[in-house]
Amino acid sequence: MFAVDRGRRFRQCLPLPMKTSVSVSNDDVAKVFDEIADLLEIDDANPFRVRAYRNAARTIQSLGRSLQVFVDEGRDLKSFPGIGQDLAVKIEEMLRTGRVQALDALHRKLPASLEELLRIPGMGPKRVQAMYHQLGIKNLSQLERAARSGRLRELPGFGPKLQQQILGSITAGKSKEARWSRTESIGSAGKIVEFLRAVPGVAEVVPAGSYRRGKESIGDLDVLVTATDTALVMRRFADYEDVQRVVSSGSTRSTVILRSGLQVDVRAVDRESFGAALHYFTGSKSHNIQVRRLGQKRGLKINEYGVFKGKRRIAGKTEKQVFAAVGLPWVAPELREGGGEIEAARRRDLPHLIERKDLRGDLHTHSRASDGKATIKAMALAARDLGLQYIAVTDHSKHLAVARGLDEKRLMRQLEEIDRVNEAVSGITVFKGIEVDILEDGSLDLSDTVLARLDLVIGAVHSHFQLPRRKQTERILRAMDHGCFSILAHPGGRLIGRREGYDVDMERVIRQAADRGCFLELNGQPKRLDLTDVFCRMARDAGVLVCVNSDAHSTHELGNLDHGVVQARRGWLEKNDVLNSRTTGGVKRLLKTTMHCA
Ligand code: DGT
Ligand code: CA
Ligand code: CA
Repeated sequence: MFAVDRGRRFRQCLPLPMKTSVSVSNDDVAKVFDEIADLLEIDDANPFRVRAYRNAARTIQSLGRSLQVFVDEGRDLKSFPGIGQDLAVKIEEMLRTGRVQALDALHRKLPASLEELLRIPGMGPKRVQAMYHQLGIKNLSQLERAARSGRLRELPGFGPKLQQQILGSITAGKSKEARWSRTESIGSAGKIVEFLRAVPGVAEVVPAGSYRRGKESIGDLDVLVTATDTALVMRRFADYEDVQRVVSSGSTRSTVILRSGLQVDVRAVDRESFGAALHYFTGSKSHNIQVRRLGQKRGLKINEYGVFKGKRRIAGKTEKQVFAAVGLPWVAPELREGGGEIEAARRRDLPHLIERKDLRGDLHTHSRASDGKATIKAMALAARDLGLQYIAVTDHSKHLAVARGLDEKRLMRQLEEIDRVNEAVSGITVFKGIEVDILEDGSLDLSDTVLARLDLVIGAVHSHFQLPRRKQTERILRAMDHGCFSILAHPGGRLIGRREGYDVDMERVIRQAADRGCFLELNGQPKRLDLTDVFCRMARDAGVLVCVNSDAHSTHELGNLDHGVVQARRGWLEKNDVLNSRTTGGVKRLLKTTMHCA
């Protein structure tokens, strides 16, 4: 799916409107670096240079605070992992001027239309590079023609299947509107809230819509404000520094497009209507319709201004009041998709959704031994700082050579290192794990004797994504049948905006997990968020415990747990449905039941 429109990132690098002061977020810098990496790759640049930009982008995205603040404090940017002299200078250039000349130069060198090719799922910079240099394909219509005529197959690695897939995506993409990744919008939302809070007379500022419901992608951002002078709010907002274009602006609502391309709707209501408006603009539409219908049965009219009996407003100041008016308890926004939450609320059977503080550990992290950035000890200390009681080190296995996956010998050495860390560090337990590749035939990439020495085994598909459904499903089921198999990593295999998941019968996988007593991961990486909300709920119904993991490749990325929890809540998960809400002892016992291959 085109869920997240990668192409959009390019637009934000067009010359910025002249502003007296440029405000550049970490995301802006990361996007520019990612874009440079993409374009360098298309331009056939040195792979190390490409990698350096990508690594820097990940580091920047995962910083807890804004780069500008670090610079203002005089912090040396080179102290961050993956940021050398050259990139530090570029970051400063970007913070100062809002742009990077190196990117402008690439824009001048390469046709702009190449960027739309990158948006097609399955089409990374490498493939665009091959098409461009070998077949001279520069834009979508040329690509479509080449795919239809079979010319694409002249390129190595472009089989008939890929050709079909490309055609399918081009056709589907034409009719689909682009959406934004929620996690990428968190920064923008936070900044807007802060800006609006500072306007005189403003009381509440809350992002509503799909953003508040925690959807992984949003069409636009809806922000609700209560204020004494709503017209002032709208006037000020039109001058907000990130605004590129004002689409419409009135005294109680305005719509703007930010420089990033994200659309923002701001609405202002008076305090008496706040709850009703918050409920209305949080949606979803289908949820709202059901609530309104319940109201109608009681002779009530419900809209964004309140709950009315005839002309009299009987509720509306808080959301709780609105729900109470139709005989319901408050329903968490993540559940408001019209998928049974109203019925559950009527039965007083709503789930007590998991919260971030319920997570006691993280069972999927990487260290420097494979493709992580930090030592095991640094990861353990950072996790302890976050209040976690345990983490598992689960580096890649040897089949994943690009990530310097561990062979048996290196893994055995790592186990000794983990023993030493556990000796040296108190207050946190480090479990011994591996993210082992599930090979094409469903066998695991490491020998049983070594796997048996571990506390847990996470199995992951990192290859052969194109297997037909039956084969892919059998492959995964077979892996789960292995005597040492604890958790299936990122079960669907999608990379949001880049690659659809592989074709697999997830219901079978969930049943298998129930039968085998193993677990499914909800991977919290923003680009994965996998299991999806729908499958979380299915896993819960099947009695399968879900493990919300960060898959952190650096200490900062332990923060991915936050994203995982939002998705888990959308999947109706309670604390007890989540493996890593258990105590260290409890989780250890449960993991042990999955490990009997020796
Ligand atoms: P999005 O932006 O596509 O990710 O999804 P939403 O849910 O944020 O939708 P949006 O931005 O069009 O509208 C925000 C909320 O406003 C929506 O969730 C429910 C409410 N809303 C908008 N239009 C209507 C409508 O025609 N009827 C009802 N009942 N509610 C509406
Ligand atoms: Ca919206
Ligand atoms: Ca909207």
